[in-house]
Amino acid sequence: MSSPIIRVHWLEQSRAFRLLWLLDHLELEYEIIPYKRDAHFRAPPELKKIHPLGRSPLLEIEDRETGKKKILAESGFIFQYVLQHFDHSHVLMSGNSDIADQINYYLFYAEGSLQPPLMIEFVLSKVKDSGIPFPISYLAGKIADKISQAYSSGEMKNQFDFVEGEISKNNGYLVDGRLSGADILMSFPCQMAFQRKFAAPEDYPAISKWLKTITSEESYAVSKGKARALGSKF
Ligand SMILES: N[C@@H](CCC(=O)N[C@@H](CS)C(=O)NCC(=O)O)C(=O)O
Repeated sequence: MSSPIIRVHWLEQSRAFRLLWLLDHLELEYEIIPYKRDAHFRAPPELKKIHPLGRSPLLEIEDRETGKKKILAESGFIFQYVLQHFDHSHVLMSGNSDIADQINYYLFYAEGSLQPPLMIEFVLSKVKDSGIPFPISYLAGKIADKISQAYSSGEMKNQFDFVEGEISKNNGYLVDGRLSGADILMSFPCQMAFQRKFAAPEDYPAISKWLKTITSEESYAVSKGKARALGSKF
């Protein structure tokens, strides 16, 4: 049976980059269908024609013989699918079921637990940065700070302390002392937290070192090159 056509519906400057990296690391051939963000940094309406939620990444799998297409959404699910169907030699998965369970755990954890407090911090930072006039801006800033203190900044610390501990225990990677799909998926929220200053790299030496190690993979440079060629700034 011939291998299917793989297409990535890729939104510039987004978490969809991880999917390029996953596919490049597995040396799979694929096409990129690029989408530009609008003036409000949102996805364009064309993405809704591919999947009703209009979010990226989306993975399209087309059977070369029948032409039948399948659209997959949700980064963690897409990663699980790609690892199950295309990583037969366990480059980024493991043949050991206990280790595979740990890798799969992070495919759910990244979007399910780590991303939500990050998203709240992001929204709160937008409230403070919204350009509304004084004194409303002052009051809005105070409310944003209160919500952050009461929930998201503490929860960010809780999550980052956990990730720091896991990387320290596992010889510099999330699972089993080597690169896996878990590291690639988890890279985005960790990079974003540092870039947006929701966490400080000096407080998390293991995460900082891990990010340097994994982003020095050849496959990372290959995917970055493709993203930049399509106009993405990161
Ligand atoms: N949990 C989803 C989130 C997808 C998502 O929100 N993607 C963002 C890109 S970072 C997006 O498409 N944003 C466009 C928008 O909000 O309009 C996943 O992991 O795939």
